[in-house]
Amino acid sequence: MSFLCRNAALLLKSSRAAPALLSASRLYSSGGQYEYILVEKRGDKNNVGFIQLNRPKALNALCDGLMKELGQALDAFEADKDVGAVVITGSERAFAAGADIKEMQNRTFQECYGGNFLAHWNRVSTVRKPVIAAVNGFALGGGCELAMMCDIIYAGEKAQFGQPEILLGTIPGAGGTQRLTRAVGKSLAMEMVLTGDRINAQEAKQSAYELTLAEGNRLEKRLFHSTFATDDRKEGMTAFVEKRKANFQDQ
Ligand code: CO8
Repeated sequence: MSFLCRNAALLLKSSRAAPALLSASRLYSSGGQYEYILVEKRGDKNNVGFIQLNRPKALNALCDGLMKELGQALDAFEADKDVGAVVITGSERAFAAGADIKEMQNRTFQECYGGNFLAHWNRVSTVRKPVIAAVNGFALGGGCELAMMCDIIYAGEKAQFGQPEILLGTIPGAGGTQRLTRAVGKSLAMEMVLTGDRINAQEAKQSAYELTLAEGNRLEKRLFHSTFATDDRKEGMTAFVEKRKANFQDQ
């Protein structure tokens, strides 16, 4: 997964601008199949599966019904041999403001643990075709996690990423602690998860580059230091100084 701060407008273009594609939309949503998402095929060759989260009043909070529909739409695009890639987007105000807090509010431990609550959420990460998140506005909690499950994130100017679960007395549950660490580095990920503070698209992009590189360099340096615990490192350098071929023993 990578953050790209490009103009997401291209991907967010309203379907009003492409009447020819509306028929494709109807194909996918015929019979009122979807209540919480808009689904259509886009692109010159009609080969991009386009899914728009559509619960504007709840800032696209990811209720159970929405996530089930998202899974169905992904299944359909996965099976459609004409579709080469999938785009998931929200609105300018919100990609998704997280799991639906109102739905979760009265859940008990027994229900969550015994019922493997929200286990179906990871469908996005198992799609074999490339999945792109076009993010603007809030991408918080499960919304940020959903974006990070995608292969690429195109982030618009108003995008805000955050894992504010701590402010609700809970923690990320859909890979936030793991994927955020890889996306922006451990330091910023910990800060975000422990404070609930958000970052914008530029900060996400910058951190993705700087921190993962810095961490990689730190790891590399420690591994380099570790070679000084081996006989072969000593032999290799000694052989160089003595102008002979090294006799490595794999030790
Ligand atoms: N769930 C339900 N409803 C929400 C959510 C949400 N996550 N976010 C916003 N809404 C609703 C509000 O309740 C409000 O509805 P109403 O008008 O009926 O009161 C409407 O959307 C608009 O929201 P606000 O009035 O609050 O709008 P603001 O512009 O003032 O604030 C914010 C926008 C900052 C986004 C604010 O709404 C907010 O903080 N939302 C909650 C963000 C949050 O905490 N997200 C994390 C949720 S927990 C989570 O995602 C855990 C995922 C675990 C997945 C596990 C898988 C295995």
